[in-house]
Amino acid sequence: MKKYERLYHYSFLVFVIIMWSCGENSFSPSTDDDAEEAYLGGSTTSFDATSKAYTFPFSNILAETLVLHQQGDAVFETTFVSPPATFNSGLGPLYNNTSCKSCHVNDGRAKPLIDSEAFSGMLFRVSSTGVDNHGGPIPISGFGLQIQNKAVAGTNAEMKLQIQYEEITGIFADGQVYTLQRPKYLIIDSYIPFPKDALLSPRIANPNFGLGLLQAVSEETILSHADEYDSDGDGISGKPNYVYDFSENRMVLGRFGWKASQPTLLQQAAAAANGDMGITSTYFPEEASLGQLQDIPSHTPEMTADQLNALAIYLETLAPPARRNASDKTVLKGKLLFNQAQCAACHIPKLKTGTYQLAEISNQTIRPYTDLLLHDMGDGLADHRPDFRATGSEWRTPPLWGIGLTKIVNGHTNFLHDGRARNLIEAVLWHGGEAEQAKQNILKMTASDRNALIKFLESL
Ligand code: HEC
Ligand code: HEC
Ligand SMILES: [Ca+2]
Ligand SMILES: [Ca+2]
Ligand SMILES: [Ca+2]
Repeated sequence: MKKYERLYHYSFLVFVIIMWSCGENSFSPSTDDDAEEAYLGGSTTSFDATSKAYTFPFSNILAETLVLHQQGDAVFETTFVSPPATFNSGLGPLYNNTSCKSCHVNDGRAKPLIDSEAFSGMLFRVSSTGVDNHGGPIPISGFGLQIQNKAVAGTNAEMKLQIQYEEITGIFADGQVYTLQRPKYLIIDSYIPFPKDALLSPRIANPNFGLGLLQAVSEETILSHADEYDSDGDGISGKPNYVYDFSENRMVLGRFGWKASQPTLLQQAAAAANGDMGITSTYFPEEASLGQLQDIPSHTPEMTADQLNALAIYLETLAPPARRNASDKTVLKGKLLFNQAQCAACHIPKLKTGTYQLAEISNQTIRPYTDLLLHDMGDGLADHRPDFRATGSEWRTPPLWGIGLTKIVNGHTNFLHDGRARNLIEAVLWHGGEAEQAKQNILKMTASDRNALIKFLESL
């Protein structure tokens, strides 16, 4: 069966299951709205809960958009090789990995590996203190803005990094003990000395679905949730990042990446090709390796404008997967606790998209569980590396849709920007700063309430 034929098959199945479970639990507190909440991406939602759950195009995708989606899919899966190959040439000279999909496996998220030789979906952003003339980070001489831990033959990889974890323990109000692991990074084999005062930010590859819907939420809607100076006094601010858009040559709202430092999927894709794979494009025609290698011959872009556009459409049209068990009693209790514990103040359950150039995305009710804003998450999570308006302790609220399928899709449950959390509860226990009160609410919960909260997160 082809991908899109299977979609109809699954949507029917899920429809039947939802109808059946409503009938079965007629005494449960579930409402029509709860059932509707399965549609995380509105009518774009896909219905597949297998390891391919993140890889489907929108359920409502139009034929002409699907053609572009499939072209972009091919680019996403292309393994680039070092010049002078005939096909898919241009990898490097410095790079982190050879294809988009090798880091975003199944369009999902990566996990940290102890030894950087083996890093496949983790990278480190670096910078010197201060800001450039757009308010962005300043490249480090000889290293640029990102550590590339791989290089083609005849060139030095910039360095290797190793992760060391320190165990820390804490205790819930009911006496149950928990442990967390705090990462430390060791630099080894740096090709030239790495400046002592350089800023270093670890990042895990995040999932790729649903992003077109997030791009289609109007700036006005996003700003309506911002409260930068916490004027309502609830301890939660939420501030927009403004970043440089290289196609428009101006500052615009940032939406993508762990610090919302990319404004559009087009720029995000071009930056990833350039920084992570050493693939130049019409968008970013200079090699990211220039800081180290001054004598790179100039050549035509290694990714054509058509390929890059298709790649952006591909990212734009990957569907969020439907929720499972949205009307289950424990899940509904967990949903209530999620709201009561103040989680929903940042992980905003419901947003509406505006009118957008793709009809499929326009005016959809979506349930991404994010406000796309920056929040101070406290010292525990700080990377101390500012990124435009994001300070060293601010992060963009990550969307929680689809998070319950991480294990099935990617075979692990590592969360947060550096993958340090080994499961969902650890991710919550790292919350601090503006989310300190929310975490305290979790610490005070009974074990059965905590279980219900996790069941709710797993249903997303
Ligand atoms: C070396 C691994 C690696 C490769 C290769 C890679 N990525 Fe990523 N990707 C990441 C990491 C790490 C992040 C988070 C970056 C950040 O927060 O600064 C990311 C973020 C993203 C995001 C933002 C997701 C979000 O939720 O905001 C998109 C979209 C994306 N990558 C697409 C691509 C595309 C398209 C390619 C191929 C051209 C690609 N990536 C290649 C590691 C990789
Ligand atoms: C003040 C805003 C805020 C509040 C309140 C908040 N979060 Fe978060 N949440 C964030 C941010 C920002 C991150 C990313 C932090 C990082 O990666 O370092 C995050 C990360 C997460 C993650 C991991 C997501 C991923 O993709 O790795 C989960 C799960 C999560 N939060 C659940 C919760 C729950 C449950 C609550 C309520 C107890 C809650 N959050 C309250 C802002 C918030
Ligand atoms: Ca290249
Ligand atoms: Ca570099
Ligand atoms: Ca507030």
